[in-house]
Amino acid sequence: MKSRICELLNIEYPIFQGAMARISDASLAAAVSEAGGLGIIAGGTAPVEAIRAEVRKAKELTNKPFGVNIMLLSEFADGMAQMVCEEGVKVVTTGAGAPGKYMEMWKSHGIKVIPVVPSVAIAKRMVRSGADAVIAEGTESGGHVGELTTMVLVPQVVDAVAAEVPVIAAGGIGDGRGVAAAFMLGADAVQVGTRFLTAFECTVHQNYKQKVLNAKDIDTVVTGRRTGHPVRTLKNQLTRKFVALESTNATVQEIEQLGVGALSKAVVHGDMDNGSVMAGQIAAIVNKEQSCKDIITSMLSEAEQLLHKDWR
Ligand code: TUI
Repeated sequence: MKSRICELLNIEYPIFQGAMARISDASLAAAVSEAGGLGIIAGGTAPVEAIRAEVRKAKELTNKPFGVNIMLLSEFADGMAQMVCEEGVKVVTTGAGAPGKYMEMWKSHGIKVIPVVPSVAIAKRMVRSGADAVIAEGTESGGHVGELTTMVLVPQVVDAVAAEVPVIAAGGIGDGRGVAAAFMLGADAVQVGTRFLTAFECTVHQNYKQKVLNAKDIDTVVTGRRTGHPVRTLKNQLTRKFVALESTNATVQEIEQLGVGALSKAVVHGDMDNGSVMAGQIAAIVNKEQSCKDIITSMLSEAEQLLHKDWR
């Protein structure tokens, strides 16, 4: 039995690799797409030409479809929106905002548009503005998060929009049990981020991988609620500073200053004390390094057993 998302996107398996800013590059995305899922290159806050180069690399590494995520808070979002059209990208996911103003341009280039949504109201609005599917992302996720859990958000988004478009569940899904649970909630596919952090093809610093491998259930924390940009990361010296500063009457600028450059400290330099180590709550069950192919195969075969389904 094939998921309708597989037909929509011309992929083999209903697994998306979550776009992780600064981390999800051509190497990771192409490996996931080659393995039959949907690899996604993260635009994050990077300049347009850096991401164009990753798109071109991915095209050399795979002939299968892959996506680009456009983080709408980025100052380069407009240029990124244009670039995906120029490069013939097949799928665009969006995060941290509403992509309405780009919808017509993307549609006219045959791009499938799949926004991440943190609530039912936003899901409905995205579908009205032309989204081809939505990713319902629970607060278990790493990075910029909403309030609702995956367990609560997914069935409500399914009730609201699944008659019109497929729904992809994200947040807290790291093995076959999570995949099966998402399908039981009515999802058509899953998006997985944290589990791919420790993939062989993931180019993040080894210290970052090790911190994910060592993580326990309560090792993530959300900071930035006061600034309006809540972000889930693994606890460290930096998050302790954030928590301390947020409990004072420090200004939003002072708090945000602490985060400047912190993601690249972690991702590129492996600074696990002062870096922002974004990861989801499911990090605790990620305990080995594997190829993307093995991750996808093992998640799907576990889920298939639980669901008595056969995707292959
Ligand atoms: O976007 C994410 N996760 C991210 S983005 C990121 S990089 C970053 N850089 C600087 C500041 C903040 C983040 C790290 N992780 N997930 C998707 C997501 N989208 N979560 C929540 C939303 C969202 C929120 C509001 C989507 C739509 C939305 O709509 C608002 C509106 O205007 O309708």
